[in-house]
Amino acid sequence: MTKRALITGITGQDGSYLAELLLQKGYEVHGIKRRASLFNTARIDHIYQDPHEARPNLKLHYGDLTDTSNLTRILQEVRPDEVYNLGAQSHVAVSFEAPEYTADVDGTGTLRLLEAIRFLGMEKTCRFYQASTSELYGLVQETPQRETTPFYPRSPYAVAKLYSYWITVNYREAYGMYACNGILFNHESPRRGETFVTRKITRGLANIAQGLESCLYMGNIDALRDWGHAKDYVRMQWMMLQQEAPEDFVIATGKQYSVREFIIWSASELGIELEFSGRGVDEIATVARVTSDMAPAVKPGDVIMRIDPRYFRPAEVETLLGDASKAKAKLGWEPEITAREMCAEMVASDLQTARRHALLKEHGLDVPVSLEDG
Ligand code: NDP
Ligand code: GDR
Repeated sequence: MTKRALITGITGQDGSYLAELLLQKGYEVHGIKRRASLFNTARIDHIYQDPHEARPNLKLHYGDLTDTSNLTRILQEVRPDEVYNLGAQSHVAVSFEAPEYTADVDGTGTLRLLEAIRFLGMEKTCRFYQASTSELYGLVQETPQRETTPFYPRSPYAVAKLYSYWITVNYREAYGMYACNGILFNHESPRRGETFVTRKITRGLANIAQGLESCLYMGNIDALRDWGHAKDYVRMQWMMLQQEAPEDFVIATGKQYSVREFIIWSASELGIELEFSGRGVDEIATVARVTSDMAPAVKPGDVIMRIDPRYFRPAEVETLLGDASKAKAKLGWEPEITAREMCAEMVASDLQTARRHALLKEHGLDVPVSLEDG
């Protein structure tokens, strides 16, 4: 029997990698996409199949986590064996600007899905994965963070995700549902949204290298994160739903780096050596040496990073470091891609795009570089 999966957030970073993985495993994959005024399926266009084909294995449904009747109808129509709830307003800084919307989508949205599964009598047949987050640890109470570490959320995003974490546990305990939380630490890839810090850095520096931008404006570059690769992490999302009994797992690499280090790595991938000087909001990064032809627009003495306090958050999560021993022991999961390798892949991908844009510009076909703010 072909297994059927429903993915909310299929157009996002994780949704796209998970859809690829499930298709490879022979699943029939259904995804919920939001109606937007422009196409928003760039991350899954390469696996999308013409809906006019006889039996496409990937089907998209219009929907939204804020719309109960829509979610119920899709679940009733698809009757999935597995639901992966990846949909969310996932930007921590944005959640301070849109806290109520974030609570609705990231908190109540999870309840809507769980309740629809129960209402349709699917609570014993449909397995449920909740995209929980290391942001739950916020102001950390223990290092490294593991499944038993107390939570202390520090943003409307994290508080909404805290609700989702507990409502998932509650439906498991109250109704015997196979429902689990993956407590995932930051994971990135070339498909990462442009306003998350890693992609902002790799894209920004690639643009600077090609003369499309002049300076990267950053927030708290002392923040420490445990960065993994999204491909490694979606593998674990699937594994969590294949066990005999549902359990929650921390997924992390166990290694921690600062945002500043990520800037240094990314610049070095482009053959740019940086010198940091100044403190606090006056800190800058100046080009010390250029050792390759990948950055023709950059020369020694250029200031290519400054601090802009607008990117500071009202409450910051300064440090996160995960302990994934439980996942390793019980599921045999290990991350395969290091943060440094991931950084190299992201820079290479953004450099390719920047080169294309620079070439078009050289020939008078100016491509506006959207200066994403975040
Ligand atoms: P993305 O921001 O890349 O993707 C989020 C997805 O959710 C997109 O498909 C988006 O649609 C969709 N979405 C947003 N709002 C709604 C809504 N109202 N109704 C339905 N769908 C909606 O996130 P990631 O792929 O990086 O993350 C996946 C999940 O994992 C998220 O829940 C995130 O909070 C969580 N998480 C992520 C981590 C990470 O480091 N990446 C770590 C821990 C948890 P659209 O494309 O239209 O915007
Ligand atoms: P995070 O990711 O908040 O950890 O949430 P993000 O990449 O946005 O920030 C990481 C750290 O970098 C600092 N930072 C900046 N961040 C952004 N976006 N822009 C900047 O200019 C900048 N300068 C410094 C931040 O302050 C922060 O400390 C991500 C999301 O994917 C969540 O959905 C997910 O739950 C968590 O990871 C785990």
